[in-house]
Amino acid sequence: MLSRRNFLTGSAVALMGAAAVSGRTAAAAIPEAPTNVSPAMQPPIPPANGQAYQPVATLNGWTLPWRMNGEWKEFHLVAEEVAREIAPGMTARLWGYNGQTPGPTIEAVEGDKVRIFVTNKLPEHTTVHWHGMLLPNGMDGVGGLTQTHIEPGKTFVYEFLLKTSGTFMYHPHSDEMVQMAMGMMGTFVVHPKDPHYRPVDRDFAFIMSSYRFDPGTSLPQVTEMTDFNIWTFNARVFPGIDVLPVRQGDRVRIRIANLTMTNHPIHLHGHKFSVALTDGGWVPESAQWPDTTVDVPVGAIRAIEFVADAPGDWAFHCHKSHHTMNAMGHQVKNFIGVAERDLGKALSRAAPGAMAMGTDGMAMMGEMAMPLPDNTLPMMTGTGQFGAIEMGGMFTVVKVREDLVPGDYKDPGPYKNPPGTVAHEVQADAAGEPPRQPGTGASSGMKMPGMDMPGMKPGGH
Ligand SMILES: [Cu+2]
Repeated sequence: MLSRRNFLTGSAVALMGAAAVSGRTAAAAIPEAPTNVSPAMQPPIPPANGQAYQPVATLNGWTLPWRMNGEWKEFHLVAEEVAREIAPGMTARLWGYNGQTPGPTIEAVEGDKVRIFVTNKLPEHTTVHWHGMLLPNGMDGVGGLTQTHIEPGKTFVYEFLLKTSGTFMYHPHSDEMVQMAMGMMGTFVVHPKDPHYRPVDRDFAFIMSSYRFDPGTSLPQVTEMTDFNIWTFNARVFPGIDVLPVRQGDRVRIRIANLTMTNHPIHLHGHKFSVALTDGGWVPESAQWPDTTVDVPVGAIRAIEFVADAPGDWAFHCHKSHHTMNAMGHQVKNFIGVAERDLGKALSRAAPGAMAMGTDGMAMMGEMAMPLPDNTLPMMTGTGQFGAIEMGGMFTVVKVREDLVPGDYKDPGPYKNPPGTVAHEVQADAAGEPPRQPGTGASSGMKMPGMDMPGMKPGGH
């Protein structure tokens, strides 16, 4: 157990090593490393001094406090084991920074000189790579290539000038398959020097990460390549993900980073947006186009911007529908349309006492209270004002309201739809018969005229 005194002594020893990189830090004491263990979004930190900017709100995350030391903005990251609540009912044992995964968001301004101390409290060595940043080669954080690895117990310092504004990430380049699969990552936001450049009223950020947990376990399988079952925004799944409250008419930016092993088409309902920023920089307005889904590739960042002109509760989610599910068996057979009594008979032979389900789809799983192992999550869950939402994973809600106060990120509750503007049941005879193309429909077996292909055997009906 390190006391604070031992910690500072240890730091001083590490600094002697750091002096080889830069003599400038040798005299500087290391700043405190703040810790946050709450999965609730901590209020964004407005700039205390220097240039004004709209601070970033990190979904289920927080911003790393810093201190000024002369002309340097100083931060302190501690790589360590963390316990992360993925959603109420499931807590994972992961690795992260300063008590959390993802680590705290680092926020600064273009032109700032940053000095970032990294203390390694992991059981193995690590490094920090500053993804997307233009910096001196020796600050790039690739263990073995650009620096020696940071051994357990050691503190290294990174120093560089923030040459460009934008959205970046930090993560290890040291046993990185294990360390990223264990949750080591964070967002790094650099605001433009000119406060009038692309200003927004609300600015959100999160990183997507994925995990494979065997049901009931709390450690992810770090060697998994494809078969993940927990898909997260900032290491949280629906209904544990913060909503995004915005005021009607606000210009909104959402910075979306991807450190999973697959792409995510992120879709926003009720609005159109443009990609304003990637990890390579700002997209010129002349090169933007309207869109409602943005595909975020692996190891990339897309920041979307839009005017929140439509009040309501708008779904915001990955459009791969398997990614809006929580831990589910991937070997489940499709029984839709199978007569339940036949299925029941077959099942009672194979597994006496088991229940046949899925013959009408799986929607009932959103409401069923099935027995689950400890520390796992139902596949789909969460309720809205109209019933079960039947989602999990990468799903949350952009809540556009007329009357939000700037800086208020509390969930404003369900949207009060104006009377007469919600889809509702009507009597079937009032709706009349739906039009149907002649020769189609259930009775024709979906056979379309002219569909017989040369070389294909006629069907055996
Ligand atoms: Cu996805």
